[in-house]
Amino acid sequence: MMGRLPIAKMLAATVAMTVVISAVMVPINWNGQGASTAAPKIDELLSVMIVLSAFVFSLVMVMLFYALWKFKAKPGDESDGEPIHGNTRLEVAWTVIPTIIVLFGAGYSWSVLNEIEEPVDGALKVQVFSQQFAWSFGYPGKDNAWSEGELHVPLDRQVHFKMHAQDVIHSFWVPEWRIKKDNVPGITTTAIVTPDKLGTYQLICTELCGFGHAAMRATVVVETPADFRKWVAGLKETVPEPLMESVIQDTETDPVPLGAGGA
Ligand SMILES: [Cu+2]
Repeated sequence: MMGRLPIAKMLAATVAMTVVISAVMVPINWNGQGASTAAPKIDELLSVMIVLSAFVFSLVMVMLFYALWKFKAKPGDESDGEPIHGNTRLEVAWTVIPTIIVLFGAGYSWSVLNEIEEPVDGALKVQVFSQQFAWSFGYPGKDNAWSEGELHVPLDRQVHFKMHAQDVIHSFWVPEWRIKKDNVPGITTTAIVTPDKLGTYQLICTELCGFGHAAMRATVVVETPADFRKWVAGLKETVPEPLMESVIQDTETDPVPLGAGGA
């Protein structure tokens, strides 16, 4: 029979390895500059997930290398291993612990998504039209002003993007906003963002949608409300008929905010 596993030592090694990996990985600015109220929350979520992953990785590595070292066959030992039936306590532990970790991750992500997608009154509604391989935008008001390839939004005001794919699935992604949302033909999807930094960013299609996918980008300008109003007032074109048609025809499948009693 083998002796008691040095559980305390293995746990200490696991914690030490978790600390080292986290100390290296967490300070790295994985997502780049943030420019929306969601950014710090998403970045924090990522840091927590990195620590959790580092813990699981360390635990597996410590046990693996312990087993490799401790149970290595002696030279010339051709005998079979001991017939071991199992270990109920161990099996319960390796089921319960990962379950708790995964449930914690799910609950935490849920609450962050719920928080960043909480709609507020007075939000600006912008229609987003995606097609191979271009973006265009419709602004509210009696004229339905239309902008091709350039999205402007005011600073510090929540924007509800109502997305309408015209052909295949595209995906709306402004890295600085930390928001990524699929545009699906036939349905309306919604992204909720509150930009909180002035500047010029890029909207990137992040769903492989055909030959021109890599070039499917648009300029995003976050400006003061006054500049924004001026810009919209200066738009010459109105949303073309077929695009307007898709707004009417797409089913409203807005993901109702979690916890708002929808679904
Ligand atoms: Cu696309």
